[in-house]
Amino acid sequence: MARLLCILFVLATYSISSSPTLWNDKTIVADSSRGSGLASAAEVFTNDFIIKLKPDVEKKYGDELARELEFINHGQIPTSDELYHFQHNQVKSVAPSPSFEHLLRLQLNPKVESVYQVKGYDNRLKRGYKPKLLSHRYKGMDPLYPDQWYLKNTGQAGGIPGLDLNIREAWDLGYTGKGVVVAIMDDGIDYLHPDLRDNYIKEASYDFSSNDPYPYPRYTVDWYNSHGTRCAGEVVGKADNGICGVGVAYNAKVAGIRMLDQPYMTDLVEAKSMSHKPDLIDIYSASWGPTDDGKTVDGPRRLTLQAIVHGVNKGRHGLGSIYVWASGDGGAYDDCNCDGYASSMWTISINSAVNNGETAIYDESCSSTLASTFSNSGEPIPGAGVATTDLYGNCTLHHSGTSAAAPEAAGVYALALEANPSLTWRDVQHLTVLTSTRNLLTDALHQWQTNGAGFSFNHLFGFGVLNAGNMVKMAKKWKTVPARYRCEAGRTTKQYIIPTDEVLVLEIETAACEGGNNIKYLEHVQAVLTLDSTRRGDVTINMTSPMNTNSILLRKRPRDDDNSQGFTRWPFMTTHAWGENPKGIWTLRIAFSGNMPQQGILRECRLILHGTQEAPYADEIVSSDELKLAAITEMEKEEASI
Ligand SMILES: *[C@@H]1O[C@H](CO)[C@@H](O)[C@H](O)[C@H]1NC(C)=O
Ligand SMILES: *[C@@H]1O[C@H](CO)[C@@H](O)[C@H](O)[C@H]1NC(C)=O
Ligand SMILES: [Ca+2]
Ligand SMILES: [Ca+2]
Repeated sequence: MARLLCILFVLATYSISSSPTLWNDKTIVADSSRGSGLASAAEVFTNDFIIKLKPDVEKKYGDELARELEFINHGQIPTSDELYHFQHNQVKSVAPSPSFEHLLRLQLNPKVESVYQVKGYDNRLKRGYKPKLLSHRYKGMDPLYPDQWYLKNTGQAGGIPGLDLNIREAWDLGYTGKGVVVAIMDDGIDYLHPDLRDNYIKEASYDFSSNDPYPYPRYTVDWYNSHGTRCAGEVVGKADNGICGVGVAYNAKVAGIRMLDQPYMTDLVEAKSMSHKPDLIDIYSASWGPTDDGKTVDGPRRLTLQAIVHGVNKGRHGLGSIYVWASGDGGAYDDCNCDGYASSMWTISINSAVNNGETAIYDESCSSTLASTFSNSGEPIPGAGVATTDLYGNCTLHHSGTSAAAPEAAGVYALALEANPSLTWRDVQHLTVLTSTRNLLTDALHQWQTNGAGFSFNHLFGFGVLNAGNMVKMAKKWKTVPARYRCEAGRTTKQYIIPTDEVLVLEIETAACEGGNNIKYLEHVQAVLTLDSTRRGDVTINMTSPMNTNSILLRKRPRDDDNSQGFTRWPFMTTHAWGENPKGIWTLRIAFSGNMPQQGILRECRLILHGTQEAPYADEIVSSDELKLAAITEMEKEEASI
């Protein structure tokens, strides 16, 4: 079909050069519609070539020539006895640029007079037939769409153009979240809202706050319970209906899981929420966590941990539930590694950047954050908040915090899962590391660094801001990563004094379980520590990998004056050594950072590595750009061999 169209196109606009066989733009051009008056959108080149043989060359030479140069000869073009249609299987059937290698191979043959590579175009549609993939192209008919700068940043509200999630590219490729279910675990959803009701899936919804199937938000005068409704609109707000804005994955389904609105949180409510309908729900989005007061150290309890582990192992029919977590709003006073939900390996913790690429006032930093999306700055800048749905059919321009960042990520992952429904929970994390970009994100305190595998990371933003276009393209061709192993690389229960004025340095040399659960390519690394101190908030902990990547496991928390609880087998997690080879010496540095002299004891330390034995993308990991390239090339190779 495609080929036929191309030939017709060639015939319609054909004008072959009669100039001699030279390597110049007259002979080696992909067929051009110059002067033909045809509108040409983005250029697309096919794997079809039109060959004109020299006048004195015998007709039967076409086959011989094709064999010699490894093309397929589809024979003469009906209306001409000197033009041949050649095809090459190693040339992509759709490519943005011509294949000069193949053009040259043909052109250099002495019997060939000239060569054209056939262009494709898409302005021929079956009448009355709508292509499935592009059944709807977003038209921008939602009144708040112009305010949704995080979808497409053109400089609204003083932002920097281009600082966005590159959503339009994913939509234009046809991905809008179809077939994917995202659950909002929150204070309920206004599922009667005209911008949400069509995408609401009641079969996957539940109210665990009051144990009934109707997770409708409880009314309060101040609309306190608007949080879940706002998050839902960011993911699935309906497109082009003239109401509010549009969701990142506007054709996905949203489930309401009401679980934040009862007098006390319980392990049971959390566990039931996070394991609700795990074969129906693909992505669970959570914009909550332990109190962000800068002095809490808390995380999932027993049943909830079991629920999460069950989710990643058994959810989505074994591919693994995707848990997306807001990294927290505790600002510079807090550290999200003290939040056991955000810092879990099984959740994807998402921070936020402002529309000019800077850190928001409320952003917490920690080494477990995987990536970022966008939200408000924390200052009252009109238009710089997140536009979405609000209670009782209303809309708002003021959704905020990392609460607004996590649902954007859930939406992007819904697009990725539509592009490739067989992605596992780990594939989604790998894709995040590979396709997030630094863009123009800057944090005043923490510089961007490059790890030993070549990935750029930042202590506050993780591996950068999500890029939906890049992610769906890579997801489409993704091959599931190799098996994951767990290796306890070192353990000590010896007691070490944390000195008042010096740094406790602990070196752990590891062969990374060579001969057993050997890990050569890291994913998550955990330092599980038990320590006591006279002031927990003054304890700071760093860990350096054998490839010399420094992760800050714990920063100073000036408000945390605990002197009794300390940390008990607390898993400090870092994503910063992703892709590195863990064999060698790991260095743990623990010190006090306050103004008053303090004392402490490290009682137990375990270093746990998680990752693969086989290379997840390519054999050689060199630099991040090369790595990203290697991943793409590997996939292209595969595509070529199909
Ligand atoms: C919300 O919507 C209701 C119904 O349309 C309307 O009466 C009310 O004024 C709106 N409230 C706000 C705060 O926009
Ligand atoms: C941890 O690393 C940070 C950033 O490099 C540095 O400022 C700090 O002094 C380090 N702390 C320790 C205890 O090594
Ligand atoms: Ca809408
Ligand atoms: Ca926090």
